[in-house]
Amino acid sequence: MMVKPDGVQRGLVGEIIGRFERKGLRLVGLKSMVPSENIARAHYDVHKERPFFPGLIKFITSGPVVCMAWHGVEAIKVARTLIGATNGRDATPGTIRGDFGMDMGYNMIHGSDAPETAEFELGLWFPEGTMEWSSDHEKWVYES
Ligand code: D4T
Repeated sequence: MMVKPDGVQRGLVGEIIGRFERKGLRLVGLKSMVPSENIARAHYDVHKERPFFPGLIKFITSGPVVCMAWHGVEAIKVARTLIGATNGRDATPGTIRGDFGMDMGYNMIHGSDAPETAEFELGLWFPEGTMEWSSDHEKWVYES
């Protein structure tokens, strides 16, 4: 997942990380950077023919983002539920975009949408790999 430049500018990094932590996901990677045009283009390659692509690349490279890798059972599905619909105006209250967003482009956070895209995006943003660690409190997050 990635907090986009609007989320960083609005001071929502702690709020967003806190939501994933409190849900029970385990943080296995965290870094901040101003994305290069190359990494932004690679990340959004699937949208390269779309009319909004140039604006999207300009936005994502405009300032710091916070890249996160989270681990958990069905983590992708769980994270996308917490994130909410792409356009904040359509997103359900209680979701990140539903609580803080009013826009389609400025939607504060990106979440991988499938295991294959997660694998690709982890390789792109965390080429050094992610952390292996176990959380003591997870025995109270999952019954078995
Ligand atoms: P990301 O990929 O950023 O987590 O968002 P979503 O998975 O919810 O949405 P997406 O891939 O369809 O769109 C990627 C990114 O492009 C912006 N966007 C999208 C935009 O500016 N105009 C548009 O019409 C669409 C469809 C918002 C998110």
